[in-house]
Amino acid sequence: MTRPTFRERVQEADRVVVLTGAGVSAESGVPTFRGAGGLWRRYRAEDLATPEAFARDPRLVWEWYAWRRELIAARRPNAAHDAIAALETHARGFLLVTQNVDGLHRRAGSVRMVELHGSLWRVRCLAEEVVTENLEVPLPALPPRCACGALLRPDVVWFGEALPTEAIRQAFDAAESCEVMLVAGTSALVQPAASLPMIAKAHGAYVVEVNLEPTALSDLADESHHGKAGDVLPRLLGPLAHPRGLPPDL
Ligand code: BJW
Repeated sequence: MTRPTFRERVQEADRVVVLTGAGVSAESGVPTFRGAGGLWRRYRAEDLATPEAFARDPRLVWEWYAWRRELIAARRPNAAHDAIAALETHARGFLLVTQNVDGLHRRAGSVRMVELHGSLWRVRCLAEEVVTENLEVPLPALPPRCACGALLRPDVVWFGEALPTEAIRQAFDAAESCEVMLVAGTSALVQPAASLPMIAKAHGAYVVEVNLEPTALSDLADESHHGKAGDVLPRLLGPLAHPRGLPPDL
């Protein structure tokens, strides 16, 4: 008996989960964190992506985030974002779990998604804890302040901080109950996101990885496809990489 293909597994599954990382946005021109050209090659994470760094120098941290917001605002979702948004329209139960804070999945049309590490496009008041959307580019003053006078911070998850409770609950529930998990463009080094494929596998899911290179996850995955997500995902998903109802040549 022949084994079902990945596409057949997705079509037959009641629950599909996609986990993405910075590599999915690389072809949009957004730098990844690790590896050649990665942000952590140029900047130290502990100077920019920790609560201690923000407490020490909020202006420096905000300059880095303001630069990234400007860079991302000028970029577009790529074929990988589009393929994942299209896959959602075919799957019965679906959840996109992204570690990315750039908002490109949403701009590509993904709806059923959780942003595990927050969003660059939201700010949080340090005094009131109120979170608001903020799409201003460039920001008029750094560091930005709330109407109450307190500092605003980016609504992202820095090292040592807990992930948003509801997002992580949904992600763990989905990992435990999915039949297929597609993992794309993540080094699978940062916890707790990196545990999700292991949890899925332990609960019997078929795990497929797409990455430029082998990762910490490759030995565990049922299939590892090496190449650019924007090339591999449309090929792997075939007709599922096109929104339901639209012919593939549109
Ligand atoms: C392509 C491609 C193309 C390129 N196509 N592929 C041991 C065990 C458990 C935890 C820890 C531990 N030691 C330390 C920790 C804690 C820490 C952690 O995991 N550290 C590790 C580095 C060791 N984790 C935390 O601190 C987390 N919080 C936590 O644990 O809280 C506990 C707690 C509980 C209760 C109360 C209080 C606390 C928080 C982690 C937050 C991560 N934040 C960041 C920054 C977000 C904001 C911002 O963007 O500024 O999130 S760090 C950064 O890494 C960012 C990313 O989302 C995250 C993951 O990176 P990702 O997406 O995998 O990117 P890369 O660059 O690593 O990989 C890109 C991949 O793409 C590569 O593999 C390329 O090959 C590939 N690629 N182009 C396909 N075209």
